[in-house]
Amino acid sequence: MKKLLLLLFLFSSFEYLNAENGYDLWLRYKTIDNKQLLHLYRQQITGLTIHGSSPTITAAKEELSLGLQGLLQIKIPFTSGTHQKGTVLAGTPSSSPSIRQLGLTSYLRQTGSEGFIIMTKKINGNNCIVITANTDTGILYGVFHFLRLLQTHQPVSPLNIISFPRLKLRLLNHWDNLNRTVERGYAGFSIWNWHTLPGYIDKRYIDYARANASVGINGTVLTNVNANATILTEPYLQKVKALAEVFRPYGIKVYLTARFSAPIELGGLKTADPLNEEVQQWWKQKTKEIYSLIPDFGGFLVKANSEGQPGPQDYKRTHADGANMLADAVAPFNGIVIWRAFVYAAENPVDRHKQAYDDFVPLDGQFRKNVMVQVKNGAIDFMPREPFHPLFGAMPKTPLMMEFQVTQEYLGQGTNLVYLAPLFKEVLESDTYCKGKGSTVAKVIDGSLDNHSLTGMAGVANIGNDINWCGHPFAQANWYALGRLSWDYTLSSEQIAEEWLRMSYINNYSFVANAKEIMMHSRDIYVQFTNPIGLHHIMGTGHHYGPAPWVSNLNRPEWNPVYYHKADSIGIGFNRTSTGSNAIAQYFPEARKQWEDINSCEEKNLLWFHHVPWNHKMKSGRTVWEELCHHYYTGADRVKQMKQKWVALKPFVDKERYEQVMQLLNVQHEEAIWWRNGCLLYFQTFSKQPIPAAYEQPDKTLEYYKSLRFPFAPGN
Ligand code: BDP
Repeated sequence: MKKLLLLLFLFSSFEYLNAENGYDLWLRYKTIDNKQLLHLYRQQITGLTIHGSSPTITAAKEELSLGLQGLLQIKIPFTSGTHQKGTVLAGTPSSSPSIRQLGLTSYLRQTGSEGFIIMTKKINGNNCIVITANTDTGILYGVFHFLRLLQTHQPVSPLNIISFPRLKLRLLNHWDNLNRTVERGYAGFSIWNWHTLPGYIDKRYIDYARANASVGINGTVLTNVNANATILTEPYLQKVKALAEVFRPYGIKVYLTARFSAPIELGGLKTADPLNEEVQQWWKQKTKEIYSLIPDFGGFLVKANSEGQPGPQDYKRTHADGANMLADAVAPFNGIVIWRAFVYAAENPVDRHKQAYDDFVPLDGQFRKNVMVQVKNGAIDFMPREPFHPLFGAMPKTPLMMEFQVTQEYLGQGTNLVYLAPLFKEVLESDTYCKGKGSTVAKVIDGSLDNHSLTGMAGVANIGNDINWCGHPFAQANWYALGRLSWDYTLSSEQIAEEWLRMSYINNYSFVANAKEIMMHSRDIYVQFTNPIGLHHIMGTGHHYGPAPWVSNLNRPEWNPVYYHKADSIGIGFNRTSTGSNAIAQYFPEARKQWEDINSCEEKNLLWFHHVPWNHKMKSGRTVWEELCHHYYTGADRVKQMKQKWVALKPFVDKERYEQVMQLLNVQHEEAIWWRNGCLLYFQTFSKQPIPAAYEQPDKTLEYYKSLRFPFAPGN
């Protein structure tokens, strides 16, 4: 007996210590650890009735049983027809007679084709939980929402939830290459194993689809924007078809990137000129072939005439000519073309900031109805902090799609804990003033300002074949946040962080509050020790890892960090006002007011818009030089505080993830010091002022920092 008890004890403590590898993401479905609540839920959820017979309904059923069995640790029977107290009844009015009788039509009019309703309703005198929608996909979303309520310990009675997406297309953009490397990927290789497709369906593909559906993501672009035409060949299209079939039940469509020169590379044509008839025919044929294999294919994403990619300008045609040609090819099949606005021309520009706007604004009104222009959140690139892109609000006749970067290319890559929802929200809530006060970026992209029905948001994925999908355990939160915000951008960063923490870790109040605090400050901290007060694009060459503000020898001026910070003996920063590049004129007058005047400019963007003398006084009373020192030092110190906060959370976190995060925070701290010292020692060569003596002085030289090389840094 004693032996048995000992074994039991060992087993249970092993269970406790048995670390989590992160594979389950936020869909862990661990038993509700609050006994009272568990008891209550078990009373409130007693049976399941799901109507309908599609693969989507099967997926919903499987998720419900998996989720409830995990969370409640009892098998809840599927019943048909009998609605005892506590039945979860799911179905559409057409699949379920019981739901039809409930008279929810007026609510369902609001939910569209993807939204859902979860309501407590009396059926035969018994309180039941009704999950309904106009489509089976809506039911699936409703099921995930219902499970989330339990996962986050919310009441499930009475319920009165109506939820529908604010944006139509909610996409991940994978920058995955066919050889499985991932451009700007920090979580291993691509999850698409092209070689073993279509015959072998990795379980990961299904779990990927579940995770996306759970946050409302309804489309995935499988391939890199720096496209390879091979994906459009028949054998590869068979592989794409296999993935599309896995994703379809989960409401996810596949999209591909189209290499503009494919008619030459694959079709043997002499040109890819979009006005050439043979070229148009080639794309029409190709598109037909794709739709014959994948009837619900979403469409093409195109990067053209940017960073060496081919495009219509190679033939003296416009972006609209290029986009429209493809749009005509996909139109008969209800496909769309997503044309990227991330362009900068090969000739040396005055200011890279101005190029997308200059190229695209004149084309407003010239695109076909099934074209969206996908705009990065800011005009330069996915910088840690960037004013919103001036294209938002400037193309009223064209539906603009938001492009965020979920993978942390410029935000600490694989080693830094940076929660991105505050960055996403900052952009979405920025006021463009395009139609007067309150014309936020969010309202531009949700179509409400200009009556567009084609709307969307995309995130460059941070997913790879690492066991935990995203590399850094906290990077999962950024995938989660992208999905949640694309469904409902009014959710707060805090709410999203809290949901994610409760589902991915535990519901303990103290843990959630403290971990959330770490997350909520993390992006600000990152900005502070890398790119304070409006600095940008001062990272290492090629791999973009670490600081390299000194780089000045790259072929094109706008590839060099010195182009962006413009430090000299007088001061630092890029003058984008009317006395400089005048990029600021691309913003509406009310919007640019906050930045125009060097003395009243929002300080977080000061060096973005102004070249500021070293002794310019900041609001703090410090000079710009002292302010830079203050931010770099404070930022690095705050990483130390993050570490301390994480240590205090040790009792709440499983061993494996605790250790992973701890080690990574140590790396992050070293990197913060590297950024701080490297940048300050370099800028000091211009300011000619000391780092205030109160700060611990750098223990290495500028030459040392300049000499660092990272030949095999990932993602490059
Ligand atoms: C840049 C990335 C590069 C991408 C490019 C893009 O460094 O790898 O190809 O964006 O968005 O930020 O096309």
